[in-house]
Amino acid sequence: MGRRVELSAEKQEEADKLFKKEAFNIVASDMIALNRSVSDNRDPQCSRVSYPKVMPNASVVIIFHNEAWSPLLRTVHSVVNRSPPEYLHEVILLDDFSDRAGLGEKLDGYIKDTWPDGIVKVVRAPERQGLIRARVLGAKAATGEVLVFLDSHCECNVQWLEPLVARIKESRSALLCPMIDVIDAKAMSYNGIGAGSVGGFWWSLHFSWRPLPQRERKRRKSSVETIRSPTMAGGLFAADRKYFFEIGGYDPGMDVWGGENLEISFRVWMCGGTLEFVPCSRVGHIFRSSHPYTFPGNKDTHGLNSKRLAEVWMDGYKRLFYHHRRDLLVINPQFNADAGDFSDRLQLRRDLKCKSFKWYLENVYPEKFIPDENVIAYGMVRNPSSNLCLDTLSKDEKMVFNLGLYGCQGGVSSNQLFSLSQSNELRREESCMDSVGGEGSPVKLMPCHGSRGHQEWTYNLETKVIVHSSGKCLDKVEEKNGGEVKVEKCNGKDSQIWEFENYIGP
Ligand code: UD2
Ligand code: MN
Repeated sequence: MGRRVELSAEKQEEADKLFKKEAFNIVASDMIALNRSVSDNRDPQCSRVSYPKVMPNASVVIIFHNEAWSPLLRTVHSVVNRSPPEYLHEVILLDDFSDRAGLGEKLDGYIKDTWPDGIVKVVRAPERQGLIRARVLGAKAATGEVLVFLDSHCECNVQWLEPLVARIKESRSALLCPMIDVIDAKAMSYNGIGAGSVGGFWWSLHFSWRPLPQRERKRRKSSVETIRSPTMAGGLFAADRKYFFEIGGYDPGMDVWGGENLEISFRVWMCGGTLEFVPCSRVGHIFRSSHPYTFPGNKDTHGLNSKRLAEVWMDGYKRLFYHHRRDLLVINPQFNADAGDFSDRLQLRRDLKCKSFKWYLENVYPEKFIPDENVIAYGMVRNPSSNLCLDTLSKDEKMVFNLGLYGCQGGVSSNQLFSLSQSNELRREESCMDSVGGEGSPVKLMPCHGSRGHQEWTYNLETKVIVHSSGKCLDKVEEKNGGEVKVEKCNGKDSQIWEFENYIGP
């Protein structure tokens, strides 16, 4: 039933050793039945939904490169066992040029013995494609009305397919994501997550999960209704097969891993479709902390793929990506920043008459903070007497930490990019400068709460002081790289003087 696996000390040792290679607990996975059941963790309303008799059928495309045996086969069993045969047209295993033992003849034999009706097919890429082109190859081989893509380490939950094909029947231009439950990489337990998140992104073009926005809570009439999401995580989604190709499939210039998820998300919204999460469709996925496969040529494929997407889809807003990736701005053979030719994708955008990225931000993702638009000031925040600037010191901004100081980098470090927002927050993309306000208390960066209080700061352009809601002034603690900042009684001294790189005004 998806419960955790307990290992003996001896097995645990073996598991730890293999964890480094596989990035998940293969020993535990090998001990679990390939067709294990998982607990039905859907909202109770879901089992009361009735679906139409006639619905489109689906080709489930599972791409893999050197996936371990047990998670791969468990994925296939869960698809076949928990999909009604009338809606499951075929399962396509797209082997992206694996060279791992067991994935050749052994796999073919297992499939022939287990599913003699031919419902499961293997298609082999003639050379390594990377996951993006691999998905396209799989999609081209498919003949069902709907495509469903899965990673090769998933487990589909009860009635996962019906709500996907039902919604595509209603709306052929919807890309649909199941809710992604978490299969713990260590214990292999299947853990349901809530239905309270949608997809977002960082300006560095990494994917993020975000709380369900208020407007979406209001729009939906019931908990089984689909949730509109600005972006998707990437691996697990369904689309009308013809529609998937009509809106341009994937960018074939993208290599190995990364970026294609935001690219297809921006594209579908900007070109007239929708992206929706389907609360009654749940699929578990093993989240691995590293990639158990090679990146040919050691390329930064996430960076280069993201550059393509920024250039094609983000209009002027690509500047915010390049704030994080100056190294990709100029084509410098030393840094391998050549993302190739993307004129075909620009042509696609024109052919489909897609809307602007500004339209996307305003209409699909209005919560997204734009660091240099509608703000009072932005850029470096500099203490002139020391030439130190506020700096995140590269700490993980999903965490709470004390804000630091570092020698001003003249705008080349995204760590020094701060904004003074219209609601008087001194902030980054998601986190705000926060102080409890006591004399000498440190200033932290923590998630913005949007209700002023400890996160309210006002800038006085004449005196150049930054005043906290407590009435105290932002002060630097120590004059050194890595030093901290605090709030102190305002005293007009040099340590309380700050200048913004760009001051626009309220
Ligand atoms: C997430 C997505 C993944 C993909 C990626 C961004 C989920 C749950 N997963 O990363 O699908 O969108 O973000 O690019 O949303 N693979 C190949 N050939 C390769 C490399 C990988 O076929 O050269 C396969 C791999 O075996 C797996 C799938 O592609 O089935 C995704 O790779 P991953 O599981 O390493 O990606 P993940 O989940 O970290
Ligand atoms: Mn994956």
